[in-house]
Amino acid sequence: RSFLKTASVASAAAATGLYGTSAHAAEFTFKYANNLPVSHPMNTRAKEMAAKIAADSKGRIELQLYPNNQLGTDTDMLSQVRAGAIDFFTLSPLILGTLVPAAQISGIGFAFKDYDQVWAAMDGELGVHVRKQIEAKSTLFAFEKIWDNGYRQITNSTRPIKTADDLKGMKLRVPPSPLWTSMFRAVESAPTSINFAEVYSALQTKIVEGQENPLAIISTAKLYEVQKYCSITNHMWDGFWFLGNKKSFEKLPKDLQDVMTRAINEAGMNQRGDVRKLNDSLVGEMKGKGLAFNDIDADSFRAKLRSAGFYAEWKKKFGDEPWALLEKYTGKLA
Ligand code: X2X
Repeated sequence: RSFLKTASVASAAAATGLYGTSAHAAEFTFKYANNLPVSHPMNTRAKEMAAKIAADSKGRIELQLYPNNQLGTDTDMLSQVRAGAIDFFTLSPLILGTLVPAAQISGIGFAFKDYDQVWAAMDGELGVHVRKQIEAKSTLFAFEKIWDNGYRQITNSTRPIKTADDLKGMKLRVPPSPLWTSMFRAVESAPTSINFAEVYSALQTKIVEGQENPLAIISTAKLYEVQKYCSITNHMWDGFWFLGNKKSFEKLPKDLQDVMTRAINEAGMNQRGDVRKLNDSLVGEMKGKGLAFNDIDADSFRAKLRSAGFYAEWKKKFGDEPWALLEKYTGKLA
């Protein structure tokens, strides 16, 4: 490829402000896919990020966005990014657990007491441990700054959940992940693995009674339209690793890898702020839409998980050292 040609294409694009459109052919075109609605901060920040990547690479990189399960369910997209048909993908550490079991450790129930603990762990040694496992055990790698999903809350169409016993026998959708199924079995509900792409219709047709997700998702995916109760359980924090296919990323020269790394991590930090603000403001808004909110007795949930052997089982699965890393940030769990 001729340097001159690249330079002239880039400057023409700069002059006309066409970065991020397909009006000219970029030298590197990548696909980034995710499972969330376009109005969720993940996608508003991704859009801004793609524009920054185009500008900072002088038009050499085009990042194409495929939000809202356009390319399939999380399970489909995970296969595609492993194979390189998608280049970048954001995925919950717990769903990634179907491929890299060690990644699920951040999803242990009632582990992180607040966001300070979350970011200290995920930007610190626990995150380093997980990212190493992802790189060692797959064709993927994760960028340093995990994006936020939030603390998860339980919604359903049947009854308010106030104590762990209220979950007995309740048919709940959980995302596809061994840890999720294990946790909701431990509290004696009846969990079914369903990809997010099918959650709204599963609730609408009453295949399941309820589901659990952070408020930003309950709101942007309009799950309040098909649910009556929302119990503020904060039963687990969840995030999204920003994953890349190693071979795709290695096509870039080092300077352009740095452009992408900077833009992705920066967008992730901004997205964290957006999600937190949203999750703090949405109770009032969704009350207005008819969703009934209640608080819970968190101790009854922790006690039930403990007596069901949930913490002991997963400590054994993850191993003593990773568990000690988790507890370094959360305090003693099991
Ligand atoms: O599938 C879900 O519930 C979601 C959107 O929260 C995740 O990506 C884990």
